Amino acid sequence: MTDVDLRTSILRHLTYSLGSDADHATQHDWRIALSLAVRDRLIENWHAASRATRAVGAKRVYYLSMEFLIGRLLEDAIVNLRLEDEAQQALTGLGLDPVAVIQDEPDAALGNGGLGRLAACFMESLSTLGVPAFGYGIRYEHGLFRQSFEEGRQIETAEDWLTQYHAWEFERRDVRFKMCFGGEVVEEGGKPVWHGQEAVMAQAYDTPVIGWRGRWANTLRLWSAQPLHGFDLDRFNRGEYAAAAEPEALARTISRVLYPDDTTEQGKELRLKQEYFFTAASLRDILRRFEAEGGALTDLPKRAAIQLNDTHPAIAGPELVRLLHDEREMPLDQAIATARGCLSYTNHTLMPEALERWSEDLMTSLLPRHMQLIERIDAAHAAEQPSRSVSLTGDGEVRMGELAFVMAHKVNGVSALHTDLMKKTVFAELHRLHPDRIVNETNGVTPRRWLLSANPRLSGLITRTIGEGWVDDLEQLERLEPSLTDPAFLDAYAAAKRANKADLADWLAAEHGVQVDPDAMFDVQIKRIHEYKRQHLNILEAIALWRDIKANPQGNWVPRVKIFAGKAAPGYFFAKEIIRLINDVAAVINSDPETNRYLKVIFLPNYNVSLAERLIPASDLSEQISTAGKEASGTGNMKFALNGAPTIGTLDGANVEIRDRVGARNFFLFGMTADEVEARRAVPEHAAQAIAADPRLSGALMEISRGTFSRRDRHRYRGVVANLSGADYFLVCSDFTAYWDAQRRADAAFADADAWRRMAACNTARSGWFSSDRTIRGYMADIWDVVAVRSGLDEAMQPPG
Ligand code: CR1
Repeated sequence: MTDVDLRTSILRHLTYSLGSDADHATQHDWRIALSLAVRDRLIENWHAASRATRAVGAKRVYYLSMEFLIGRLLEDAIVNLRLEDEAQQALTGLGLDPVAVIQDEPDAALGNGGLGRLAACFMESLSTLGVPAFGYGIRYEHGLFRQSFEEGRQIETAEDWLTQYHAWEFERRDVRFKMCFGGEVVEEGGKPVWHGQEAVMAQAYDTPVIGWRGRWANTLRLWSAQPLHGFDLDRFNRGEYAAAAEPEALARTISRVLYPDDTTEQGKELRLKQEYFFTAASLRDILRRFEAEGGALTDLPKRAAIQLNDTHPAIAGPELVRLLHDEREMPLDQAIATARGCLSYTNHTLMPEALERWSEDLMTSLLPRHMQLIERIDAAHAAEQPSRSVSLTGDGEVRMGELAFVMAHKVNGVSALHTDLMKKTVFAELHRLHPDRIVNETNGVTPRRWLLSANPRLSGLITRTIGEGWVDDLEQLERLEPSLTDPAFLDAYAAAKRANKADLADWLAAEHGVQVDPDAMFDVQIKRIHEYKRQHLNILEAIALWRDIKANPQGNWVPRVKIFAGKAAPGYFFAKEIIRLINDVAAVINSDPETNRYLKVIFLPNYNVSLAERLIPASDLSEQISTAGKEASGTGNMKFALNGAPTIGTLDGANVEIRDRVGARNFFLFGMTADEVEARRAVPEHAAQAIAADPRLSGALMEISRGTFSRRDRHRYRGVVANLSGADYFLVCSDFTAYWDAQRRADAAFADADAWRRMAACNTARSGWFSSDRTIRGYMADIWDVVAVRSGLDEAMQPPG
């Protein structure tokens, strides 16, 4: 199918794959036909990649993750296969609008936020670098919920991406495993044997992930839960329709929904089942492949690097030990050592509520053999420690972070600060026992999606200035350095940003009915809504600014548009209050004729990857204002910097490294450091003190208290105000004054258009280190001990297209 031009291929797929007629085809039909035509162009290289891997017996990376926030796939494939021009011509030639066709694709929202998006960037980089890899996860029927607002409040509805034909996946009917839960462990022939009580099938679905220039493609293998047995016809014939359908419904529950929460455990039993389901299916698949290729089991670590993305797949430790020891008769100590040789673990948060703990009772009833093995692993580990201070269980719970740590040969944090804090806080004892185990791998983002494809104006300018090499090697952006003093380059840079902002302004008017001035500063905070991320600090500043403008409407104000987007976990009441408050404040401020030339506040619903791609290239200021010590890394912060939006931020997560690279002058730093935060929290009445010391802060809080933003319901935000003026755990009040001052520094800088565009361009030129290619190279060298296979084999592979 790759022997014909794209237009012919689209028309053939429209006719023969969809059975549709060009005269009646809908946008959806055209989009699927285009997707299939593009997909044809990558299949041969996908197969060649796995042949090349097998031919050299290469070690593979297996990335186990509950989440892969991949977003739309069509544009990624078009860009990486370099089919932009051909696709554009084919579509316009067929009388279609290329943008509309591409945007017809629903986002695959198989993740909550940073952790899931990181996994997606990693998959793309692994393919770009030609590293043999599989991503393993769950094929959720419903991705992250869809968010809308009703009177400012978040409303959640089911996301249903799979109700549309999904052109990118292949069902592998030959790759199915039976997964068991519950039951008991009995002695048989002197060996413990687990007899599960409940069973479901894990069915594999594969999606190719194509790298830059289409030279290599890896596989994202997602598991779907299916019933073991077909439909119960007997019961159906007896008229028991619901009962006949029950086993199927129950089995499917496991892959039904993505838990809409990235920091707290919930839906306990089902969640643990999901974790075991996909982890165990993946391990079985890995062992099947290893055994088919031949080799001594103790050599497994030479062929398989298994990365645990957070603790969600931490059951991989005991499960791999079980597969090696119980099912393949490897001695226990050797099984533990072999498993550890394969496994490594990435920690993504220090928030105590997010470090998973499962009750021993639940673990025993759902996974009885694993509970026994966890105790054996714990005992083996205790024997190594003189003081026996670390235990995998305690208070009736199994500690999954500790389990993942003990079963991994390397454990990594996701930014320098975060890794340092891991060593000093949550894993202090384990770090003391295993001082070489913790390493840092600062996060990164794929430049193909987040610059080349999301921001064609800026990437075109970069390519015209320094050539195209930056797409493979983002650190080449440094070569823009001499242009940072070239007025012609800076003009073009500013023009690209201005055009992106004008596009966004048009879209905001058309889709959301809000008018904004493209020359105002676009100040953007987009991420999950969480107290530690402090969207409420941002909105308090907006209220204070509004009051200042009203007090002096003739002042020399720098016009601002504050844009928010993000979802709150449905059960996280306070986060939902923050959303409502922002919407309520927006309603009042935006309709104030005295101030709305200077200040607008917009909360865009249903934040997802595609909305991020639209907003980031059009942003001026990046809000990264978490309480220091709480944001493990951040990756949005990197996308903004790369696209020329300087950061206003605290010394938290990867902000620290961004500031080091872009330069202190090109970053609006404010707030307490992680150490100062701890000290400040110990000061009694810290919030009350901060409020008393800053009339702007007390004024903003008073404005909320007196019901300005909740006219019919004066006490609506009593809880928010009480929280902020009381415990204020995330130190919003104590950082307010510094934040206000930093915002005014940003205003002054923005008012000097020449200085601002230079600052923006510096951010782009100096952010090359934040490529996920660099991060993956770090994992390859420090953790996985794998090499790329691409080199030398390119010739044997099909040229793209
Ligand atoms: C962190 O909060 C980090 C991503 C990816 C998130 C964020 O700071 O950039 O992981 N953690 O490493 C998370 O989702 C469950 O924890």
